Parts: sequence; structure tokens; C-alpha cells
Amino acid sequence: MMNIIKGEIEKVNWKDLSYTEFVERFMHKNQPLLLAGFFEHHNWGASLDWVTPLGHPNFQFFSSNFGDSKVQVADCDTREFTDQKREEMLVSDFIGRCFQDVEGSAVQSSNGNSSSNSHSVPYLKDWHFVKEYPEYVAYKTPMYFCDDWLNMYLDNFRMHTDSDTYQGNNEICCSDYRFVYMGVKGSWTPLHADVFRSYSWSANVCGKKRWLFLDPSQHHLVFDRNMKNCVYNIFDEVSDSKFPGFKKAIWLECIQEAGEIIFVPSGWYHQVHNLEDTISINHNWFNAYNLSWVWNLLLKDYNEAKEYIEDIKDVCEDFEGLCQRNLAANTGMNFYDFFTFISCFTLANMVLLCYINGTHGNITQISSTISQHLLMNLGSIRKVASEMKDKHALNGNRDRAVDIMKTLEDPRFRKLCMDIGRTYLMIHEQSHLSFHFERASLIEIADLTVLKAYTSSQFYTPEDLIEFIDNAVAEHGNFTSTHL
Ligand SMILES: O=C(O)CCC(=O)C(=O)O
Repeated sequence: MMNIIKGEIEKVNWKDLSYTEFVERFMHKNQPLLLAGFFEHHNWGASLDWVTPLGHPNFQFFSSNFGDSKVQVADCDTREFTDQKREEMLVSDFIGRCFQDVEGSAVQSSNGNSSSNSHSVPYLKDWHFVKEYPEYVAYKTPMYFCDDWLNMYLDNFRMHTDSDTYQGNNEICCSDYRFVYMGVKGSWTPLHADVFRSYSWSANVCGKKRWLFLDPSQHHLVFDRNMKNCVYNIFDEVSDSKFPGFKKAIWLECIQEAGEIIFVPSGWYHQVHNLEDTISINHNWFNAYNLSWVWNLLLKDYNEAKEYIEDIKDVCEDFEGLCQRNLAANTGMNFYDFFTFISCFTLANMVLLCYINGTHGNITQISSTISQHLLMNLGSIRKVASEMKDKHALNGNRDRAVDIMKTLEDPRFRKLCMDIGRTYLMIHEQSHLSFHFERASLIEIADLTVLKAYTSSQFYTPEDLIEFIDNAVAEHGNFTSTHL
């Protein structure tokens, strides 16, 4: 049976939380947060359109406007491997099931989970709503969560450098990590840590959720002796012999009301129950503060993928290639994808740094905040590149490289730089600089001649990246390690 619930998640009103405070107290320290009061001062279309005057999901609105969308629906009563069984269906059919469920006899048990029900409890999950309906602006990402490298990158590039990895995945599935969730009372999400060990935020447009969190330092307690299988439902009767540490785990709890937003830090295992019919918006993301979590997960999953097929090593022509393909298929990216990603962010941060230093030569207080942020980003990338180097990742790679000039000239890269620049102007409250920035041409933004001078023309290995960063930073300022 369930174990110790020690405490609650810290609740802060957004009016009392500046961006810098959020970074220092929650993002950098990797602590969960319940953010209150945000909805009252931000008019989201979602709050108007998706909710009835009584505060319930407006199923009619979804049926009429998005009924033909294909979505993933979990059957909360049926386990399939480590997750719930999922089925693809139309939004209109999902809504039909919700009503069917209400007419059935869902019985609510104390943990918020539903039991003894002839119907399964349907839960619409991972709907890439923004990607599917870009014209309809349902909400704006709260400023705290905007330094989002993952979604900014995927708005412009694909994650996989290897086109083989695409097979079996439809376009939209790996297109972004911005989701809508819609579940009836009693629907729930089993215990897990998030994809890539990213951060996530989750906003209740309507309804109520119960969250249970486990600090990453305790995550071994929910695994079996081999660290292979994780507890599925913490309210189940969990076998002592299979999960010997489980009863020692100390949980933090949180009830999230309508209009409140949860920040889930990296690597925190959590289980979630909808206590009412609930619609939530949910993004996964990472940036300089949790980049090393992503790399550590990739390394762990790579070692597991390798171990799994070790016995065919001698007969396999391209064993390393196979490990990387399996890693991409299981984890969502491999070493090449990750290296391309951090190379691209290295260049983007450099480009923006050159722009600021060039345009605002005698750095004002204003632009220096952004310069520091960019240098901190480069410091974090350098740290991860050096961890990759220590593990000999991409050692001796001569096949796939990131071509610096080609990247700098790529219109998608330029758009990424603009997206990052705009985001940093906004979070550091320097939007008065936007006017110049929006008008700047590629030549102005990326002083190509300056960047060209720093290195060879390609990044093949983490060493190349480190050399580039060191040379460029020597020219443009010192790393700020304030937050790292
Ligand atoms: O709301 C849910 O059911 C699950 C959300 C979740 O697990 C997450 O944000 O990581």
C-alpha cells in the first residue's frame, strides 16, 4: 500500500515571482512549483472557448471545431508494457466515449482513480494542438517557460538527422512537445519521468488534478533490483520482494486547481490523477539549466541499447550505427541528433552575442543581461560537450558533420536565431530593442566573417565544439557561471 506523503509542493502567486527568481529558486535548483493566479491576469482563448460557464470542459466546442482531428486516447484501466494501452481515434469519438462513460457507473476511490466500471476510462493525451491549429491562438506560453530550446528547434528543424529513423513515425508525432490533455474524472497517468528528462509545465484550463512527486535522489526506490522495471501505479499493492525500496519512498503531493500551473523539474518521477473532468496544456522543454540531464539520459539509454544487442556485435557490420538507430527509436534522439542540436545552439548563441556586441558596442545594462544569458548558455553547452568527450561519444566520427557556413546561411537557422533573440528580449524585459532586432539583416545579425575565423569549417566531434566555443568566447567575453 501507499507509503509516506511527506509534504506539499511550494505554491507561489505569479505576481510574487520574477523571472530571475523563478530561475534561481526553481529551474536552477530543479524544484517543483505550483504557480497560482496566472490565469486571472492573462486572457487565454482556451479559458473562454474550452470551458462552459459552470467550469466544465466544453465538449460541444471541441466536437464542432476540432472533431475530425485524430488523437491518441489512453484506456486508463489497461496497462500495456510501461504505459496505458492507447488507441487512435477522432476527437468526436473520444467525446462520445466520455459521455458513454458518464452514463456508465464509474466509482471513485480515495486516490482519485476509478474502479469497478464496465466502461474503460478514456484519456486524450499528447495532442499536438498548436502544431495542428497554428492559426487558432488558444494560449501563450507563460514567460517563465519560454526559454525552450526543444520547441524552438523543432519549429525550424527536424530532430532526426538520419531519415531512416522517421519510418513508422508520422510527421506530427515528433514535430513538437506542446500538448493538450483531456480526461474525465478518474482518468490518470502512471508513474513516470518525462521524455528526455526535460522540464514540463502543465496548466489546468479547467478541472482539478492530484500530483504525486518523487525527488530524483530517490528514484531508485521505485525500481526493481536490476533498475529495469519501474512501479506502475503507486496506489497498487506493490510487491516488497520485487521493489524492496518502495515503502521508503517519500512523496510530495499537490492538488492543482483550475487556472493553476505546475512546473515539473527534470527527472522527478510523478503520477497524476484527474479529480474532475479536466483539460490541461502541457509542454516539455529543456535549456542550459537541464541540458546535462538530457545528455545523461542519452548516455544511459545508449549503454542499455548496446548491452541489449551485445551478442550480435561480432556479426554486425555497423554495430555502432545500429545502437544509434535503436537509441533514436527508443529515446527520441541519438548522439548525432543531440550533437547537431547543441552545435546549432552554439552557433545561434554566438550569432546573437556578436550581434549584441556589434550593435551595442558599449554594452548597456540592458544588453549585458542578454549577453550574460548567451554566455551562460555557451558555458552549459561546453560542459555537456566536455562530458561527451570524456565518454568518447562520436569519437573519430568523420561521416556526419555540422557544416558551419551552411548552417549560418540556412534560412531555418536564421529564423531560429530570431526566435531565440525575440524570446530573450521578452523574458529580460528589453522589448524596446526589438525594433532594431526585427529589422536587422542576416549580415548584421550573423557577422559571418567574424564567426568563420574561429575554427575549422565543420563540427565532427565534441572537441571541435569545445575549441570553437573557447575561441569565440575568448573574443566575446567570459562565461558567466552565475547559474551553473
Ligand atoms: O496530466 C497528466 O495526466 C500527466 C501530465 C504529465 O505527466 C506531465 O506533465 O509530465
